[in-house]
Amino acid sequence: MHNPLPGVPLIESPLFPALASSCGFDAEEARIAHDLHHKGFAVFDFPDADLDARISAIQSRLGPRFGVDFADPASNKSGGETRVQDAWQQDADVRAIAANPQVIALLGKLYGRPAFPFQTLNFPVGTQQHAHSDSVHFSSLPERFMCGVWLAMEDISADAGPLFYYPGSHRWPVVTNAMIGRRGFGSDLGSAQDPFEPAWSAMCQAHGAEQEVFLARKGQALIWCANLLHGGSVQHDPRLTRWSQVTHYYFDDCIYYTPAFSDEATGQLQLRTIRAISDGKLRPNQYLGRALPPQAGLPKPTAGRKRRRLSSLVKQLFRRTV
Ligand SMILES: O=C(O)CCC(=O)C(=O)O
Ligand SMILES: [Fe+2]
Repeated sequence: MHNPLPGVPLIESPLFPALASSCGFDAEEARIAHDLHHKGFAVFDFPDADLDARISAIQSRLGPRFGVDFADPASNKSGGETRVQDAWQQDADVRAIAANPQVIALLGKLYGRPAFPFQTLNFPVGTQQHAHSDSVHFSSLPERFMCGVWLAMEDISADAGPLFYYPGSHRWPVVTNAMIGRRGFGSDLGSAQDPFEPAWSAMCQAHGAEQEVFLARKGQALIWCANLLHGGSVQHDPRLTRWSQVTHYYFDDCIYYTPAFSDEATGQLQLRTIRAISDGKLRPNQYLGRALPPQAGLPKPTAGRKRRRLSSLVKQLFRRTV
């Protein structure tokens, strides 16, 4: 297959309709690819024969960390901690879900380059999070080589604050600091997505976009594209749980960075140090096959000197490759 746009994920490519037939997809892969291209998300059954046992083990190990009484059906489940980030570091079952080889292989085929998981989030209840694109939290250069896989660890009811999304919103431009007129590099924010929310809401309104919710069955999973607007619906019944795991994936040969704290136009990028959950190895920031000078251990750019050093490294890279 000749692809003249290798710097665009296959399923996001404007050439997808022409390329899809030569990707070697089986019928199920072709359906998933089609859904991702057109809607920005795709639902599939999570391919793990041990999934039920893993889910029970995760619930019993992580449960006590949330500070709520899961045993009592009448208790309020939404009053405690609502997430554990990167439980994969201690929990072999969280890690096994994140590093599921079939999912990794599927994502590699859909995106046209090897995928690897880099972050997990485990939720016992709904997040009730504003609609957002994950692209402000973690993105890549070239853009859109990132996706989330959301796994239902129980049947999810409408009153439990299900995941929602705006089908088709992945096709909109990735909203950057430049677009909303703010400088990101070195800025301080309680939540990285706050400054972007008015723009996302306005785009939804302008397009008359309609929210869809995912009333998932236990064991169903949903892939979302990097720029799909999604969030957590209001939890109408505080007694309900909404156990789920989100794994975020990146793809090889990219620069990995946090756009909310970056200004791409001036080459000031808040780079990320990324470790693949699947093999525990660092994935260096690289661009078109060439690694950036090592960034490991670099603290957040509070001091001007560090900021200058980082931006000069990024400028060097761009001088060589663009
Ligand atoms: O599960 C949810 O409600 C949303 C989670 C989410 O936005 C994320 O993990 O990126
Ligand atoms: Fe998200």
